[in-house]
Order: sequence, then C-alpha cells, then structure tokens
Amino acid sequence: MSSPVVTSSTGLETIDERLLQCGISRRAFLRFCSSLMIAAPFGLAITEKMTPEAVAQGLGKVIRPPVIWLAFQDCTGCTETLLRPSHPDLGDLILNIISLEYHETLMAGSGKQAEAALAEAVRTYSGKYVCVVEGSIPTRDKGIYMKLAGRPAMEVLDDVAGKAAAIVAIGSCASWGGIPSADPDPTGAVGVVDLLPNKTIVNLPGCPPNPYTLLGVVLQFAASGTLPELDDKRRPKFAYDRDIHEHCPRRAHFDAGRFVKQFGDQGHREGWCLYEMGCKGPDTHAGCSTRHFNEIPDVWPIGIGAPCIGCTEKHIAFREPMFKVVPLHTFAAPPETYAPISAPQGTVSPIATGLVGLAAGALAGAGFVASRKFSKVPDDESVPGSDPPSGGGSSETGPKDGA
Ligand code: FSX
Ligand code: SF4
Ligand code: F3S
Repeated sequence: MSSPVVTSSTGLETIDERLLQCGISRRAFLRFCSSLMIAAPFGLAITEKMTPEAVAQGLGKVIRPPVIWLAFQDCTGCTETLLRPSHPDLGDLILNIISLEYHETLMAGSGKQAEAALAEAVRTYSGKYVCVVEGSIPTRDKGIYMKLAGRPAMEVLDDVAGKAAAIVAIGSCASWGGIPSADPDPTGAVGVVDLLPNKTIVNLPGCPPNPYTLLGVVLQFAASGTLPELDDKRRPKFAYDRDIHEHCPRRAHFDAGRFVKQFGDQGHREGWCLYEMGCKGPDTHAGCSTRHFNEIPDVWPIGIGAPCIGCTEKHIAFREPMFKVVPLHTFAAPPETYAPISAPQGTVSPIATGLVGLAAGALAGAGFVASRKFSKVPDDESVPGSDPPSGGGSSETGPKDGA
C-alpha cells in the first residue's frame, strides 16, 4: 500500500476540478477543511500543523477517491451522520469530494440496475477503491439472514471488499457487530475484521461515529496511499487515542463530587457529572467530548444531558446496561476529598477579618470537605456535613470504591 488510491491516468477529476465544475464555492470547501482540522488536529497527515487554506490547497489536487459503500445489518445512522452536517451544502460538498460509485441508500437505481452498477464499479476500480462497510454481517446458518441479489451478505463482502485497496468499517456494527450482535444475537452478527482478518481494514466504531473521521481516513489514503496510525483495535489513533472522560466538559463536576442523581434533578439541570447515571466516559475511547456532531457545539450525548453508553467499545456498548454504573480505572478515580465548589461562607465578623481569620476559614473548609463522601441515598442533595435525609444508609460506597 504505497501509492494513492487512483492516479490521474484513470481520467478521474481532482477535487478542485470537481468543485469548480459543480459551482461549489471555495468558502464552503474552506469551511469543510476547517471542520476536518478540528476533528483531526493531530495524527492525520493531511491536516497536521496546517492552516485551513493549506489543507484546501493540498486536498484540491487530490484525485477524488472512488468509494463503494456496502450496507448490511445497520440502521443507516452512519450514512445519516455523514450527510447531516449543519450546513446543507456541506452534505453536497462531501458527495463531491469523494466519488461515491455505489451506495444502495443514496442511489436512484434499484434491482437489476443497482446490481449492474455495483459490478461495473468493482470492475472499473478493482484494486483502487475504498470499500466502506456499514452494518454487521450475519454468519449464522451460512449467512442466510441477509441476502443481496440472492447472495448472502458474507459472499458480497468477500467479493467487493476483497478487491478493494482499503476497507473502512464505519460504525460499531461493521467494526465488531454492534447492536445486531447484542444478546441473543440471533443472526450471528460479526464485524468485517472477523471475516477478512488479513485485509487492510480501518475500524471506525461509534453509533454513529464522527463523519470527519471517515473523511480524514479516506482523504489521507487518496492523497498519499497511507493510513493514519491505528491502535490495537485498528482504530485511527487521531480519533480514538483519548477517553471521553479526559476532556469531558463535566469533568470538573466529577472531580468535585457533584453528580446527577436522577434525570431532571437540580444537578442534571445544572450540567453536573453523569457518572452515577451510568456514564461510561471513563472507559470509552472516542473524540466526542472535543469534536461534537453536526458542527454544532454540545451536540453529543453528554452535551445534551445523556450518559455516554460507550458506543465505541466492544466490551461495553450493547453488552453493559446503559444506566449501570461501571467501575472506574484508577487514574479516573475522583480524589479522596474534594475542593470546595465555592469558598465556604463563614460568620466571621468583619472586624476579625485578616490573615488569622482566613487561615481559620481555610482549616474549617478543609475539614468540611474531607468529611464529604459520596452518597447513595436517592435524591440526597443535602449539604455535605449536614444530617443525611431520613432513611439514609451508609454513604461509604461511591465511585471510588470500584476503582
Ligand atoms: Fe450500526 Fe451504522 Fe449504529 Fe446505526 O451503520 S453503528 S446501528 S448508528 O447505522 O451500523
Ligand atoms: Fe463526563 Fe461521564 Fe466523566 Fe462525568 S463520568 S466527567 S459525564 S465522561
Ligand atoms: Fe458514543 Fe459515548 Fe460518544 S455513547 S457518541 S462514545 S459520547
């Protein structure tokens, strides 16, 4: 894998040529390049240490990569996320940046016409196209639970992905089975890598994943014939190297011990930490906490007040109950004591203010904070150090217990 997806000898246009021909403005392309940079500030060769103008200049010269998109057992959420950016013209732009040769959901043709289009695309770009796979593949009973044109999905995958230059498994379903593989897994759903373990495959789990991760991978491959560095689960490190919790905007509440206890309670309204509502952010590798969806700030699960369900992690999503509290890793454990959210309000007389008064206040504050423990009493929003509500049990259990 050392050459770009296609060369100009195929007669395909560059991205610049295509945008010019379609009358798509430079401004829209620059906006796209800026979004790509936000999604991949490090680790993607086409954006690293560059300005949006430089990214646009470089990408403009790239031959539009031919993409054949297969859809198996999925909800089409991955396609939706690609084509639902905040600016309608951005979806249009994306379809002009890549050369989407086949996509059942988006193409006008159906039946025999669609079959012919797939065969034609595979023939024309054999060994040069990127095969994007959406959805899991059923394997039980020889794969009879999903057929395309009379062929089991397994066979279609083997044929089409087998002739690709690179394969991108988009979404958790294509990466490792996703929702269809949840118990009782009636179809024996698996991901692409389970069936083609020796092929060049990039996994982009997420339900759905961020579309710019896909575009970044495909465009880097088109530009240089290389793929970004992958982790041991074949996920590009630029998008999956950190966990949600590391950069979560609610992290300060976690560290301060302010947890939502019930959806709709005061803490929920004030944007406190969702750990006790089952948030799997401390155990989930994805970039959602810094790269929101649809280019709209706060459009991501935790941003809208829902716990992260760990949708990028095979051992969590659709395996662990959504609202179950997960044990924490050591590094993520909250401190033994919490810094006060606001300075304790003392009753010291103004006459007594001064260094001595401040020192006494600080000591009192430290004791006040050190006495604070997590409470498992439902709806316990009492002030730490005050009497717990009646019926309250021990408050000795808390997130750190599972660390
Ligand atoms: Fe799965 Fe994607 Fe979730 Fe849906 O393709 S990753 S169910 S968002 O559409 O397949
Ligand atoms: Fe954010 Fe979840 Fe971590 Fe709380 S537990 S800080 S909501 S990622
Ligand atoms: Fe998925 Fe969690 Fe992001 S549920 S979309 S990894 S915040």
